[in-house]
Amino acid sequence: MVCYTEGMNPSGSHREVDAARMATLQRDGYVVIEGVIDGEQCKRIRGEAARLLDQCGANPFEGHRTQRVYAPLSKTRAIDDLIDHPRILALLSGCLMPNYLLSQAQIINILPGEAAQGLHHDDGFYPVPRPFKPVHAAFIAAIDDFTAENGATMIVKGSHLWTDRVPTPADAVPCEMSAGSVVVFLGALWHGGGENRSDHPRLAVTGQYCDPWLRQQENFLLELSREQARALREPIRSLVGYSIHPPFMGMVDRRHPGRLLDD
Ligand SMILES: O=C(O)CCC(=O)C(=O)O
Repeated sequence: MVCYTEGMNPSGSHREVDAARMATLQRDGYVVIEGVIDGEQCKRIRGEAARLLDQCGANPFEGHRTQRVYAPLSKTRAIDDLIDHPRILALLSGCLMPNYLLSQAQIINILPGEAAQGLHHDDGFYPVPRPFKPVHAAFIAAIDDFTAENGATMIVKGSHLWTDRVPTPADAVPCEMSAGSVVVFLGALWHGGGENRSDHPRLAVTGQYCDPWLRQQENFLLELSREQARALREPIRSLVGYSIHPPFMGMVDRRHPGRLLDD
């Protein structure tokens, strides 16, 4: 697997990659990092989620008993500490190309009674052969404890290396972790939201990232007003697309897109 251990992330400030975590990510396709955010940060996200979460999904993939906040970066600053968390970015810098981008962010609340989501891999819409060097990676942060009963993300260990095999639900195991922990996984890993058999919702935040030569799923530059983009800190501003993949991918009228925010 290609590994960019010397890679620059958009801020240029997180070159150190945790070798043990990176090895686990490459071997299993995922790695759990405990205690990435603390109880206060989880509480703040819960409060913002309560304000923003509304209707349930319109199809089985979104989940008929799952609420989602789309475009959360245009609605709250409460998840910023996850989107650019140094421990997450360190892993991303080790497997994606320098100047990688945020592809999508969501807050996901799986309500009691929700069925298991279909297993899928997030890079499925990029027409590259399987297996391929990672072009996409993601995190899911547990804002509530993730348990086998309440819909912990189901993960098929090692499936990022599969070619054309399709998993059955029996291949997947729940990624149980305590609130504040994060699972980072490669885009080729089969996974899905779990069935919620408990009587409590299961709240999560997810961020998906892609190589800088790929189209992002979310059109952040249209979602965020200039004012909102100006208010974003680095590296989030670069991650959403106010950045260049040299020599000139991302340019605006020959200039760096960040210059638009200076005008
Ligand atoms: O919420 C989860 O645990 C996983 C959700 C997911 O993979 C998705 O919606 O694409």
